[in-house]
Amino acid sequence: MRLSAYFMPTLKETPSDAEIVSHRLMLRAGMVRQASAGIYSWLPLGFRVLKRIEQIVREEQDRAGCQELLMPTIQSADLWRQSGRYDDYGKEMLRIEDRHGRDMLYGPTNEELITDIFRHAIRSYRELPRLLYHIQWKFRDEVRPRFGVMRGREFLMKDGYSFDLDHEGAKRAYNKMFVAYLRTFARMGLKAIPMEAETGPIGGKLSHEFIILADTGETTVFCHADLLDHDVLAEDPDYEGDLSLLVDDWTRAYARTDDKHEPAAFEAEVPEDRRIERRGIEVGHIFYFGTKYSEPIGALVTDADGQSHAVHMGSYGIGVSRRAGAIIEASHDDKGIVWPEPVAPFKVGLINLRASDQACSAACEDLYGKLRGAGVEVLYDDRDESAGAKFADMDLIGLPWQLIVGPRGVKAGVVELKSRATDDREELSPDSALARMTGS
Ligand code: 5CA
Repeated sequence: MRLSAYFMPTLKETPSDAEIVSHRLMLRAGMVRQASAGIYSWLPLGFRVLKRIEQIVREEQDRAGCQELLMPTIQSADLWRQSGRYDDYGKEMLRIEDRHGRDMLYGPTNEELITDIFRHAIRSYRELPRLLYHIQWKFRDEVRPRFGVMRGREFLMKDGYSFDLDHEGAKRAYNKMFVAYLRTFARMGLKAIPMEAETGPIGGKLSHEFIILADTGETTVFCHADLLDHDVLAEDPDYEGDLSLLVDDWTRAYARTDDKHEPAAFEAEVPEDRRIERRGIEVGHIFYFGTKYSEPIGALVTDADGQSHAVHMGSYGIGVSRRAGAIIEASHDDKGIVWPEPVAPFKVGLINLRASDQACSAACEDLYGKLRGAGVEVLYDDRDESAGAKFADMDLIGLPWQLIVGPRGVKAGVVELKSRATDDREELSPDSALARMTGS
């Protein structure tokens, strides 16, 4: 992509109404624009990041045996009356009346709808277990939408749902999602720690929040420092095998959000120098709630003896759009965003330091063509701007690599490769730079 033709409206000034760094940087880098309170448009750069995050989530869900479908954003109120949540959800739910006077709503979550789909399709234990998910926009009329996409009113969520004959089966599904979540977040370059949490309006007793430690997080969390050292991606999990040992490893040490925190237990279980008390961002939340929805909605299956049972369910959420903000909270410096490579909007920014210089531009065009030819995602700053402005913009948008090409270097047969994260710079031949970027 050529920056001269790319729609990336960056801002020089820091927007005054943005309270936290991710919100400021997303606005300044031209990733999002607010449409109204807590509702955002995703501009091309931001949209690329959203798609990247979504794709990692999708791959890990698929790997764990969860199947993707797509449910609508607008739902009928009838099912919500059946589950009892039409009233319980209160003002957070956006209620809509259609032209026939029927009560509709913009879904804040999908337990009712998926349970309804399930009950019309599946009657026997032979067709269990089932794991289904979708990635869809949600609406919650939060009292105080704030922090940009971190607490929006409209936001993108991956919500998954499991269906099993009994508690044991449901626990297996819960463990699968638990492990899939650890992998998902680790692949995005950051550590999310599972913590015991309250279940709120989703319900049930067993629940874990996945928390990223960051000073601007909305919850206070308490955990054992050992949890920060666990390596998640070291081994490939066997989703058909027994995952309970792996889950036990992660849940043995103390890790709780403030609403579940017990100071005495924390002090008894964790040595003083290993106690972590920090702010955290909730990027995922998983629940086991048994028959809370299947009973009132009538999702029944027969067992081997022909007995009928309400199916045991869990639900599993990841804040996809929140995640974009959360990554920035955890990965930035005073110049701008520092994208972990797996979620970066482009892998490399190619900077032409003098667009008016023919040799310099020819060298850039050559690199640009070859990078694209090799399938490397590259943003080429071909604009007629000062070097300073180009460096500042490239640092602001935080692509992992910068390939800097100037007239003097071209004469000497070298370009500069800079790592955004470490600021390490290396002079090398254009061919070596290409080899580095293409991994060949
Ligand atoms: N049905 C369940 C799981 S599928 C559910 O709705 N869970 S939740 O309420 O915990 O939301 C799941 C995830 O969505 C949260 O972990 C959080 O990352 C994200 N989320 C929730 N509310 C917002 C919001 N207002 N803005 C952005 N992301 C949000």
